[in-house]
Amino acid sequence: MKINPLNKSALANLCASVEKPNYELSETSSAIIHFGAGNFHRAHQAVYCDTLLNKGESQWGITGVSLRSSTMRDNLASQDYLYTLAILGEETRYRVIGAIKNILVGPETPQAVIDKLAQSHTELVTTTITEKGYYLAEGAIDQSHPDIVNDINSLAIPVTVYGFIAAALIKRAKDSAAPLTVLCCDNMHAGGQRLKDGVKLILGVHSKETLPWVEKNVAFSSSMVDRVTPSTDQTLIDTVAQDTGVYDNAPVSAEPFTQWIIEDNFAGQKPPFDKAGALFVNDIAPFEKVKLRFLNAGHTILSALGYLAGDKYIHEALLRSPLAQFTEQALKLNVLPVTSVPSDVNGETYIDDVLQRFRNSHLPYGVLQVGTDSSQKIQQRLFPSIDDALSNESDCSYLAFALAAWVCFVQKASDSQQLNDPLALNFAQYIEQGANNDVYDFLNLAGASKYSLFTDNTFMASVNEYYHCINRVGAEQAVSDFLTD
Ligand code: CS2
Repeated sequence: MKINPLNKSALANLCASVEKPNYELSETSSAIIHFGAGNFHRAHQAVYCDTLLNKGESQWGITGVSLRSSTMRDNLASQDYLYTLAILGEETRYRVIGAIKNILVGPETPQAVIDKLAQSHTELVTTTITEKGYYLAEGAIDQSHPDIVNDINSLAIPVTVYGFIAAALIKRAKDSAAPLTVLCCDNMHAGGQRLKDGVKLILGVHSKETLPWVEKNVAFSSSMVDRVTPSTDQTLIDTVAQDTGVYDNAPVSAEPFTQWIIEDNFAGQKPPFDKAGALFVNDIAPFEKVKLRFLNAGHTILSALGYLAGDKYIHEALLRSPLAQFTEQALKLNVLPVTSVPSDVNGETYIDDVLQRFRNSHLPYGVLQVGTDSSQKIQQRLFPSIDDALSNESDCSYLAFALAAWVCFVQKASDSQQLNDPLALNFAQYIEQGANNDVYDFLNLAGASKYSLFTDNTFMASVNEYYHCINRVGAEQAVSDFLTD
């Protein structure tokens, strides 16, 4: 049987069980510009927008921006930017999403990105550019990074999200354009503030006179985003084609669970995301904290231990009972006592639910996907809880063990050429110089020196001890020994 490629005209060929846009694609517009139109965005925010479009809110389509590669644009352009979301749980559901109207590639057409951002019709700018897209070094913007240096020197061809937004705001201010909201949708504490700092830094160099307009007309907000979304492989592509009757070269899979909690801080028009299941709150910080310290930290711990134990996927690591027990106890015994949770959230239940979601074997999620950029991730997922525990004199032995496991992960992944991290070269150099026995260097590179854990000799000595123990007896045995001690 010949399978047609997915595009507007193939919508009619989809199997009846596949949900599809109930709106005319040509009748929607994009008041949202999104930086980082990757899988997470396509399985999360774009789905909320698609729901709004289905409800007749026709302006909340999306223009995506890729800051680096053209791959997603190339894949989606040939299919009218339509793609299939495969929701994989006890049962499988398919939904074709039509919310993305176009994707611009920054390095190819920088001026088109700036112009689109500057249009008065643009109400909202959102980001999923991952931790490294914020160029943070020890919590502040790394002004020595070549990309930041580029945007400080000239805004003719910006490379960073800060540069693009700053260039557009200069234009918006000159044209007295409508107010704008910039909303962070990354796993990032106070992401809105970080975006504001970066944009102001660049404006301070190129156009100080724009700053007062920005202060009055631009809101920088944060949100807590949640949906486990693996990277796409050929198996998914083939399964989707078989099940839907149409060939999509860029489907995306995700778990059934989805959550989006948004800081209610908008300048100008606020998209009614609540009509699509999102929640607006005044104080976003406790929600960010819970997500980063429990869900994301749990992922990072399982990714390091699972990788060391030889697992490919997170759900496989959880089949090893010492690893499952260790992760649950690390979160319940070390993180929970020092983390205040929102009043309507029960910490223990949240942790149980998260671990249950991670057990979803219908949605294989790679330990190396979580291990990507781990040097950036641990700065938000582990260090703050450890510092809080140390200052409260509360137990953080599990987290010390988790840091030791992370160092072992970095070494093993680096040796196996599987380390995908902005600091991969630096780590490889350390390892080559024979610094293998020193957890200090690895943690220092990952920005630990900004935290008090780094100068707590007892804590660091225990990290070192666990590190040697893991190297001596292997990760799973070391975890078992830890749990029985
Ligand atoms: C994960 C997250 O890959 C990772 O580092 O911890 O992407 C996680 O799956 C999402 O934040 C879930 O919402």
